[in-house]
Amino acid sequence: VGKVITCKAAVAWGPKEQLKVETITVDPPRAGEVRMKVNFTGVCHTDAYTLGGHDPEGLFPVILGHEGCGTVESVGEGVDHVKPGDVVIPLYTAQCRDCKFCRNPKTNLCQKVRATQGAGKMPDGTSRFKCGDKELFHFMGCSTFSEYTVVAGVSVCAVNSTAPQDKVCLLGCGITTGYGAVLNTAKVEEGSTVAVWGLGAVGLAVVMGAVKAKASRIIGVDINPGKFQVAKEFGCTECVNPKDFDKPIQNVLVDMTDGGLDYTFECIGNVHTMRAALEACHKGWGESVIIGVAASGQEISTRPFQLVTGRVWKGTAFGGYKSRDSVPKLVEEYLAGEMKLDEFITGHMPLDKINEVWNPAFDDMHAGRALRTIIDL
Ligand code: NAD
Ligand code: DAO
Ligand code: ZN
Ligand code: ZN
Repeated sequence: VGKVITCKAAVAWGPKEQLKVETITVDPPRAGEVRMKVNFTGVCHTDAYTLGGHDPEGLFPVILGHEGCGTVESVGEGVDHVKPGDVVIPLYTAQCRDCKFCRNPKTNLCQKVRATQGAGKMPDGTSRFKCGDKELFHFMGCSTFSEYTVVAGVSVCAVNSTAPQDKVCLLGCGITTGYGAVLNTAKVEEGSTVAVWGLGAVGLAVVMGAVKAKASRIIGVDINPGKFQVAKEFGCTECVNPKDFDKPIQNVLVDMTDGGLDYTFECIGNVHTMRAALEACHKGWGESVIIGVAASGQEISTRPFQLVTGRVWKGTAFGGYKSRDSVPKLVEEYLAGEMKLDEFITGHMPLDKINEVWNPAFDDMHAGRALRTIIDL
């Protein structure tokens, strides 16, 4: 405790620039904080979105990454729920157990560190990262593209120490999000019909949740038919490509399902597919859940009669899971063989090759089937 650590990190110096692996310094954790060695991290859409300059609130220079796993190096004063050596997952959705959101069982959106996290800072308003004498911003309270990071105590949980860290890191974002959207947000019942827009990692996690909920039909919707094979392995009973039809896909699905789906999930982040997913729901009871994050400034629309006649439009973040309560349980579920993670991993990369993950040629190498690449730190 108390020493500044010098290590490697992938720094995003500015929007649309390649990440640069730099030697940085990581200050010790202050009160209520945890410093951890990051051992593995996934790469999610939001990292690319922010690096691409599409997030108008994106701050630079920054250390991106929010789908990680590692071990606690040291803890600041007052932290007693994790200790050095614990295997931990950083959580971009905190859980303080004290704010009005944490005390409300209807939401997982703890607001305790929301403002400073959004400003790229630790809860006391300062940064723990420097490259030379230049201060770096934190990202989503996690910054896992670094060998060492500091996170708020309310934003980290210990998990089973025998868990393979190169797999369970994925529970820090995409997989948990899709799975929880089905089980917590929609609460899909046995025998229900489900359709999923977007068969990336998040959409396939929805499929996994729908299988768990014993849905009777699970229809995958994607414009890349290269995704259909893996989607069927995950449990899709059918897959459709909107490009194969000359009428809107919602009409196709309503015809296929005797009036519409019981539940639909949008896992793309496109406002047009969000509308299609809502309108493919069954009159009277169908529910559509928005998971995809649309570009800043975008707006959704439909005819209000769609809602008047009983369809329900919802959204969800981090699968509705209260993070510190839930992620350790999901790790146990994976260890018990009740949840897939390995099947989502389509590549590994060392930190100094991280830019390759965003190179279109890398996805081509997987015939457009790349799901998640794990960075080994
Ligand atoms: P991904 O890029 O791996 O998958 C997206 C899929 O959508 C691809 O298979 C692509 O072919 C398909 N697609 C694209 N345009 C389409 C269209 N018009 N019609 C049909 N299919 C289309 O992405 P991912 O990592 O699975 O993430 C999906 C979305 O979920 C992103 O928007 C991401 O930001 C969001 N997300 C939300 C949360 C949350 O908490 N709400 C958490 C994580 C990710
Ligand atoms: O306003 O309380 C809040 C924070 C909302 C965070 C929502 C995260 C949505 C998903 C992020 C994209 C995937 C990493
Ligand atoms: Zn993510
Ligand atoms: Zn809280």
